[in-house]
Amino acid sequence: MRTSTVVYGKHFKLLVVGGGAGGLGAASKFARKLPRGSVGIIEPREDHYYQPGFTLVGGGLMSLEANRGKQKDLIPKNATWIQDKVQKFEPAKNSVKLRGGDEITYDYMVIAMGVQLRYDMIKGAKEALDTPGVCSNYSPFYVEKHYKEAMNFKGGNALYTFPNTPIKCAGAPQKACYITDSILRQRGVRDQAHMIYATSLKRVRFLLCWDIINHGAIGNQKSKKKIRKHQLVTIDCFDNNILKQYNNFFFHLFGIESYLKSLEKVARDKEIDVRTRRNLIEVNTNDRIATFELLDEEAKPTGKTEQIEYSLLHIGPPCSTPEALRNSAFVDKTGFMDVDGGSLQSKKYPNVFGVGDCMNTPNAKTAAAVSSHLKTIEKNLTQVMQGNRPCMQYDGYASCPLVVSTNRVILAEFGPRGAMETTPFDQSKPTYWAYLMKRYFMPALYWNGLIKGYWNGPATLRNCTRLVKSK
Ligand code: FAD
Ligand code: UQ1
Repeated sequence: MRTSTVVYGKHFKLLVVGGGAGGLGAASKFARKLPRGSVGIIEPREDHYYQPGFTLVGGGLMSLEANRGKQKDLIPKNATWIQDKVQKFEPAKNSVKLRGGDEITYDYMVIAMGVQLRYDMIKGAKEALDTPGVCSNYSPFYVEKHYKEAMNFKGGNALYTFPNTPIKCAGAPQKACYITDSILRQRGVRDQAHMIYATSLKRVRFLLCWDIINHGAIGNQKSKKKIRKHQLVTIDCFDNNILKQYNNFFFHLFGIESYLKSLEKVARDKEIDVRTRRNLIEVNTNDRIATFELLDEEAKPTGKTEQIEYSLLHIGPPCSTPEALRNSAFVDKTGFMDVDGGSLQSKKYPNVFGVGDCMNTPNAKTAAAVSSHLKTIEKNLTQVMQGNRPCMQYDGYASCPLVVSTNRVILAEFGPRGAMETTPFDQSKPTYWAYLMKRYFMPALYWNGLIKGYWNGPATLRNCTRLVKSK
């Protein structure tokens, strides 16, 4: 039986916080393993969105409706839905306080709260989103507007921004830009447009190395040599700041050499004006001007600004973890959940695990990564429940199908050591088959596999294709 009513003084063997991609996947897995009533899932929203579909909605290639599900239909059988929001974590008491005033206790907990879109960190952005010309594929409220703006565009600057914080699906602002380029070409107005991609990232190539982060060795000569051995990219600088590590996972366009080359060609062919080290700080809707602070090599403001007039402004929002998590004992100094990067277990509370975007693991924040997180915590949390130590290591896998036009996709799949491709084909090239996978296969995989706790990522498939390739 599903419960969507207020729950008083309730205790669960496993409490899952967040009913997005990671939370539903985790709840589904454990609701099948544990006796009925053992799993509680806290999620405030009625609607559940397949967010990877937003890119296609913003490009007029899919309806928003097709990407929406009702949470009540998605909560796994055997689990209890607590339709409320965590206000405060009290891990010393194994308890959480809800916005509605209730307290829920647990033996084990999975935190899967995702990230919060922080348009509020850009002066005037929240209001601007309700004015002509301003949109964002990240929000279900403003994603359809992107397509309308592209279809109504008559000329001037079409401006796409990338923030100076970690962001989920860091490829999404680029995808929005490329799709709009295609739409404007199809409409025959591309020559009226100056397309600008303004990113906080720097031009120098920088590799985020998983091993090195996990072993805390960033910055010394030994680690530089270790990275060079992987021969993925040129390494130009190192930094200890975790926040920057997230940012730098993606270079100004992308972090893996083969994908970077391919994307640079896309941006060049499409004549996109890529401007690096620019962070959007203000939107003035009266004059239609976006103000950027210019950043130095350390991603710190230089005190200089640049103003760009826009006809169309697509905002890639800054992101942070939700407030309740940010203010809890679970996080590191960046506000992300502090987990062991291999086991995904909380560093402070061994009965608590993390899944998805809210963790401080250095992978790209994608639903594809969630599939590998789920595989890892299924094994490790079961081990801990049985009184054993976690034995499985997250492999760092993430994927980001880079939509580069209305019918071509680069199916980027990667991990800390470079590309981790599933198919036997060259995935660094934009192809129609990859577009078809993005449009039809991935949504089905999400709704029927990932959130039902059946899809553990493509590692097994990859091993099979590796065998075929090596023959
Ligand atoms: P979410 O799915 O965001 O779920 C978090 C849940 O926690 C939410 O339902 C929220 O309501 C809940 N929550 C928040 N605060 C609280 C609280 N206080 N109490 C209780 N619950 C709370 N990924 C891909 O793999 N491929 C793609 O092509 C891709 N494209 C994307 C394009 C866009 C425009 C966007 C926005 C995302 C894209 N992603 C893509 C990323 C993907 O959607 C996320 O990485 C994935 O949803 C993360 O899952 P999660 O469970 O961590 O967070
Ligand atoms: C994936 O597993 C996944 O989660 C369901 C996505 O999110 C929608 C993806 O976009 C991708 C690419 C994967 C990876 C799966 C395969 C088969 C390459």
